[in-house]
Amino acid sequence: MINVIGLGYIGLPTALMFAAHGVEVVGTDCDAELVATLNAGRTTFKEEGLDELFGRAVAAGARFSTEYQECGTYIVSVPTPYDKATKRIDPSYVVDAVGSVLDVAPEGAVVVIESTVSPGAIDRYVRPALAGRGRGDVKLAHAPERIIPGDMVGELLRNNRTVGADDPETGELVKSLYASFCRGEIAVTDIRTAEMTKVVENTFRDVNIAFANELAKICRSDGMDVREIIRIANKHPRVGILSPGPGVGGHCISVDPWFLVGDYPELARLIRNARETNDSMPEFVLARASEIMRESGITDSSKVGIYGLAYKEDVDDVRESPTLQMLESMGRHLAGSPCKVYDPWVERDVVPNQVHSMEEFLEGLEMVVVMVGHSEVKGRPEAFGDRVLLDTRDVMGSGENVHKL
Ligand code: SAJ
Repeated sequence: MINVIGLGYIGLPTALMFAAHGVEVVGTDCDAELVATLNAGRTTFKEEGLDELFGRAVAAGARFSTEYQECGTYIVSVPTPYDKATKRIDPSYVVDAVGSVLDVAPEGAVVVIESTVSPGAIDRYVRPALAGRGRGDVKLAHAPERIIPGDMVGELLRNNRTVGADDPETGELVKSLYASFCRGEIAVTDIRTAEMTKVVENTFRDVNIAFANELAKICRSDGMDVREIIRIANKHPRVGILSPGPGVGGHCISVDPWFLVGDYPELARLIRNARETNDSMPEFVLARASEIMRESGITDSSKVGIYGLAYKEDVDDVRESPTLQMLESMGRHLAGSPCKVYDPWVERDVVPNQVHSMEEFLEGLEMVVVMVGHSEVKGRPEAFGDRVLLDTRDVMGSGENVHKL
């Protein structure tokens, strides 16, 4: 049996995947309400294929509890918040979860950390927790997740994985466990290398998105069409420029590069610059929106609405979302941000002036800033009537009323 600790965005689909592939699984979370929801037969967030996987897993015997279980293998998938001021992770959730595991873990148990941690964090924070309890018998491993919100279920099955472990035997054991569902290649290495590899992957993407965003700024400053330039440049066999946008959100790509900047401030200069470029995009959108308002003769900012609160298309996750960053800036620039905000994926109330239907949203608006290209509106500018659009994602096609970044 395995006990998956933490039933959030990563822990839940992972636990379900194990169960659906014949592994006996108990999922544990300290949030009693979340556990009750799962036990009542409902999932806790929207994700393609998750409900169907949930049904299969429960039919195969998956269970959910607030109690830690006595078993041979634990998979820890709890949040690793980071401190915005120091740019360092707060390892306390991981350390606390491992502490609770040790209360019940039998001799020789394997504890796999799936949560993303800064390179070196397992040695720095988790190992001392084991030593402090005299549990040198417990083996540690790190199997960082790689799945993309929007296609988590598919990527759990398809993606290659990394397993870092204390010794090759533990590595092979953890590899064989994941191989119960993972059809990708599973590389076995040491823990430090696995930690660094995960952070490097997300940093690579951040730096590449920053390049596209910087190009967007350069082109805007001199009247060039960045989309046309990227489209043609990408015909080159060794060029693959990503898409400029309103900024980088989510709890991964906008966070992980800071671990490297925090630990290597003198060396990680490109990485810091990229992060700052991406963080500057919500302000850039705001400046662009003001420009379009002026050009279109719109003077009242309450006639401008913001479509999209999630950090990207077709997900309900708002963590570090560019819209939230932009609203924070608007609070400073536009005296309290009177703009209405709507996101069909985000049903709970997250910000003031949030509305819950397109009809209510469009009422009285002259302009819409499209921050997320949800499928509902992608390629359909008519979804916003004849309003002036600022299409920050380049998903609304072209037209007289459609303005780009
Ligand atoms: N974005 C752009 N332009 C692009 C691509 C993305 O502006 O061309 C923006 C998105 O809109 C979003 C942000 O960047 O705001 C990040 O989105 P994403 O789709 O690139 O990635 P995430 O954060 O959803 O998931 C990433 C993935 N990492 C990599 O692709 C290297 C995923 O595989 C990881 O599992 C995940 O981080 C994680 O949890 O670490």
